[in-house]
Amino acid sequence: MQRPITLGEFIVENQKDFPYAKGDLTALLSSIKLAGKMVNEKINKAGLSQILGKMNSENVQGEVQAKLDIIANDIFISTLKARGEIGGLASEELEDIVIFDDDIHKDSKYVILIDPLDGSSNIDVDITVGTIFSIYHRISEPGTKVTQEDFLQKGENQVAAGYLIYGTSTMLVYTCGNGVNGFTFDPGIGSFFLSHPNITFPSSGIIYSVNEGNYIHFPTGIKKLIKWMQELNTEENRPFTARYTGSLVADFHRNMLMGGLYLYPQGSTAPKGKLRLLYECNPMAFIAEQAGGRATDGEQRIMEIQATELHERAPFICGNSEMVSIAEKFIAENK
Ligand code: P6P
Repeated sequence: MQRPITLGEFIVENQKDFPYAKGDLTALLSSIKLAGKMVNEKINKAGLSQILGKMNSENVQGEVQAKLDIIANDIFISTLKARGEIGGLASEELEDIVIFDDDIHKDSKYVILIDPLDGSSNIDVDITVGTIFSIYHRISEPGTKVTQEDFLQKGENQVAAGYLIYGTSTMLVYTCGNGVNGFTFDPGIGSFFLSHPNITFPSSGIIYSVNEGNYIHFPTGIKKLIKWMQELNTEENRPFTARYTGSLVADFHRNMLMGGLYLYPQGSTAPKGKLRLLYECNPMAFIAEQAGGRATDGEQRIMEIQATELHERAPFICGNSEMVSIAEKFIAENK
């Protein structure tokens, strides 16, 4: 039986899918792959090496940082900087962009935005977490320092996006605009192997993922949508089921494979929701659309939103097209 193809072999075979230059995707994704392995190693033994728990520091979001948040952030920055393809990066954990202002990086063509450890509140209780990344071709001139504008591009300009999911197995899932492919890490060999080729959302779904603890704060349309899904959950009707882990990568990944809807709506206590547009919503939206799904803020396509700030938030409704359309209908009818 022929062995599955490795991530590295797959990237080389599909290098034609990555615009602008030869070899760049290989180098960029191989550094993400390496950093993912290193973070995975830390997570898998976190309980043994006293790196659980919280720092006494807050990130730019005002969230108390988990120790592994910082470790993951440092691993990705150092690993990405070791290559010459990106001129700088933005991270959920850092207030400002990091500019790689040296001869190795000055002619770089790309920038990357990362959420180094999404869902980190789950770390101490051993629930799945992930890393999310979003890659753009810089709009500033190579040979100059990257600028904030390079990072504020609309999601539709992304050239690649993906996530690592550190779950019962560790996977890397990515797109560069030609479909979505998933690779499972074999720790015995130390490589990612193609396990989920051409991932697409099922045409319909019965899973919905939302923090119902915020129900009283939701807009009327979202409240009615949730009640509709609950009321339909009877024997003679199509049953909906609620699944919510508090980890976007985990909820998104499950819903993409099984069919479902993830919602982090705006609310009276969170006027633009909680998720960050540039390094959570946009990359997941790119993946969702490439997998035949959709992603909206309830009014417009996520990837058409023009960011004005690095860490701005956006309401996020994402899943298979049928369920996203139902959500939009409830929102439109209850403005
Ligand atoms: P809440 C994790 O902090 C995160 O950004 C996503 O991964 C997750 O879906 C969401 O926030 C959970 O937020 O308010 O429901 O705990």
